[in-house]
Amino acid sequence: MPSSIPCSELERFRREGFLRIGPLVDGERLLRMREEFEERVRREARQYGLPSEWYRLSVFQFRDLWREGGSFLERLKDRVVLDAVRTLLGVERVRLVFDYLISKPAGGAHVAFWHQDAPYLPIEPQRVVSCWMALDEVTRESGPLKFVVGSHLQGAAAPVRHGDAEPDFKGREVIEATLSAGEAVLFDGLLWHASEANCSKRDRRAYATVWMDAESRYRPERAPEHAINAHVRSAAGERFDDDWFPAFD
Ligand SMILES: O=C(O)CCC(=O)C(=O)O
Repeated sequence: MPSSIPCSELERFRREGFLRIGPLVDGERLLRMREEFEERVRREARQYGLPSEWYRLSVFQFRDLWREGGSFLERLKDRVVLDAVRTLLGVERVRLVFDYLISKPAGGAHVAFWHQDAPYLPIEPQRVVSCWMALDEVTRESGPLKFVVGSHLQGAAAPVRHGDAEPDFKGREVIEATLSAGEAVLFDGLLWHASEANCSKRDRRAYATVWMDAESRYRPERAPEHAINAHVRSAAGERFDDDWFPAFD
């Protein structure tokens, strides 16, 4: 299987659970992605009859951007990302689980509590790799992703629910993924991660795609509340063979 990831980096990913790549896009493409996203914010705010600036400050996660075509659809087909994800998952074909944009505007209060992504997903095996790409520079002040290095090796914990006690990572190495706009970090779905509020004067937007083995099966009972359930047409135990979950070699 051809791979753009050197063996040493692959070893590092296995050990640490994440890997930086990129820049994946140039300045012009970044501008287009930001503009397409801002247009979506304005459109949704209009649909709900809400002031667009209020909506922009309040809503932090937007899903299924690739379905609108344009730059986000283009991102799904990026060979660098597809090859990397295939290599990291150790499979021939990968399938999109879902995409999302996390918006942390300057002055917004959104915080992501410590969690792993895979235990929230209605799939088997619960093994995914995410590609989280910075649309703006991510600094220590703007609420970077924080990872507990190597924590994916502990395996899956029960999903963290609102109000649960914070897990204790005392004595563990935690890194902050500061990135230039257009750079990305690939991370294992079992890696514990979190992010603080954006305390800078600039927006911190990021676009993420979550990938599974194309052979993975639908297991609704594992995550009956997950938003992707609304789009699955396969029966429990089958592959995700429909157009909301495109597969790539
Ligand atoms: O972008 C962030 O600040 C948090 C993202 C996150 O927790 C996730 O992608 O699972």
